[in-house]
Amino acid sequence: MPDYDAIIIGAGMSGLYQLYRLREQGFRVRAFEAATDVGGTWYWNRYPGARFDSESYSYGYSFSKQLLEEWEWSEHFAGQPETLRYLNYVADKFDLHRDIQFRSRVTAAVYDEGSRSWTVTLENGSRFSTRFLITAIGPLSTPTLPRIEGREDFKGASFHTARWPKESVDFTGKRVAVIGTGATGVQTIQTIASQVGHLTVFQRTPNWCAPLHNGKIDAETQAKIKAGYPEMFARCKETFACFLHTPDPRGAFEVSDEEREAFYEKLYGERGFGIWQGNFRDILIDRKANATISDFVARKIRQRVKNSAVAEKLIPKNHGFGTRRLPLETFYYEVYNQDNVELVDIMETPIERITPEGIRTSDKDYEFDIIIYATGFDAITGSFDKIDFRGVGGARLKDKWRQGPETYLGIMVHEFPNMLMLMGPHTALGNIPRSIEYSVDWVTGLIKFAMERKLTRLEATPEGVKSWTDHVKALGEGLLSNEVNSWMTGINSNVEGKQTRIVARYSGSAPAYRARCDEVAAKGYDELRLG
Ligand code: NA7
Repeated sequence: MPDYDAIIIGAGMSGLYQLYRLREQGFRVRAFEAATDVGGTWYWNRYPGARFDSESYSYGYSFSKQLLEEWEWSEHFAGQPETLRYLNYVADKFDLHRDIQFRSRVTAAVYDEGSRSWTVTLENGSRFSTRFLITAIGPLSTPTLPRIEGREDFKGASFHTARWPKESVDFTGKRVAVIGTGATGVQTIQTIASQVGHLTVFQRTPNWCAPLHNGKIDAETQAKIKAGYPEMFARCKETFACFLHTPDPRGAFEVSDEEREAFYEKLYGERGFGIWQGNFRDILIDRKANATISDFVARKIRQRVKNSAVAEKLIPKNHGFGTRRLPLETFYYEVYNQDNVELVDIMETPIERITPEGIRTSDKDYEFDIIIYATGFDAITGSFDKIDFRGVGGARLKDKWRQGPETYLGIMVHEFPNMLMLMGPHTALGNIPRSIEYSVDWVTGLIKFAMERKLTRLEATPEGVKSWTDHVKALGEGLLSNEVNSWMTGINSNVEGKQTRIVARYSGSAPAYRARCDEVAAKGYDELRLG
């Protein structure tokens, strides 16, 4: 008999909820977590200005009425410290810490056909066996540093945003460089610009950004939010990607030019992802429709940035609005009006190396006290690649996915029996806790089904995997985002072998995803090989 019924890798948002649900069923469960405490993304990403881009109240867990009543978000989009406090509150409330082993990075997981169990190896060499192995390792949890010569030589302090120190960093009077202008870079830049002596931003690809419009939640709004939770979560269940916002049924050219402009103006003035997720239904599939919103946002950037040459550098020219993950900002563009801020376009003047004093581009030597790498993650499959997963007959997951992931419902993999993935490739992501709650409940249902019937082996069939993988690929066809390099298409210039676009994400609607998974469960999981 294996040591555990289930081992969960990771104690972030998915791992915590999965632990809660399985323990509730009376199963023997253990979670292993590399960090010193719970929180996952919100544990690691302590960089200045880290915060939600989805409304806090739509992001928290919905499974416990009591928790919803007790917890009060202070802002529409809470900052990282508050979110981490929230996750600790959840872990304490449901007494989760006792079944989580911290400082325990999983390095390998090997399936044994004889015992129909997995053996998980930790960095310190200790091993534990389990019937079911659940990966809760997050789609954005393996940070990557640029492959720039001389990185180790820099004499000042340097940090990757996702490995930010716990103690605060003093920027007063410091010469600071930020490399990277994705969602993380944008939040960092707009936050530290007022603290630093001088800030130099090294931008490779500009991103389209839109205002966050954050604000404190007053008592009256707080009461409304709490009273409205059931309706709000019901809405999130119906929307395309589980956000409060969902595409407008109209096409961009089904309205007059004036109406379109007024609609964009309204969206630009509203909180959150509305301008991305609640825009005309065709802006992310039709180039001409997309050009209308791209032109609108470009005009906004030109209005907000005083120096027209700088404004032009900040306007993306090679991809349309919303075709990469949209960073939401708070006076980001105005930062470039400050005298102490400089934007360096490294497509024009590439970085040649990091020097002991700073950064050398093709035309200049810059000196810095601090270099911040906001250079992103080896996304979606990156965290899987870091663990040596071995399935039937020693098959390596990394080899199997060399040309891109192949999954069944984004949850299972052929030849990897009893392994269940939360928020892995090919699953619906969107407003992620909403997807997490669904997937955890589905996985819990499957394990319960197996335990009740004394089934010890659950495996996706090759046909099931092919059919789901083909479906996910077909869903991605015609999406402008799939024609663009980004973490969403599996591109990472800093990781060998990740220069070719893949379909790593499920891009259909979340309700359709859930309907398909529900159907599988309702039919007694008969699409799986059960034994
Ligand atoms: P992103 O969105 O992947 O952004 C990384 C940024 O770093 C992006 O601007 C990259 O430019 C830049 N980058 C990466 N490597 C280099 C090198 N070698 N040289 C120069 N610039 C580089 O990561 P984030 O952390 O901002 O956000 C990830 C997600 O987390 C976000 O979408 C949210 O969902 C939360 P590039 O665009 O590749 O030219």
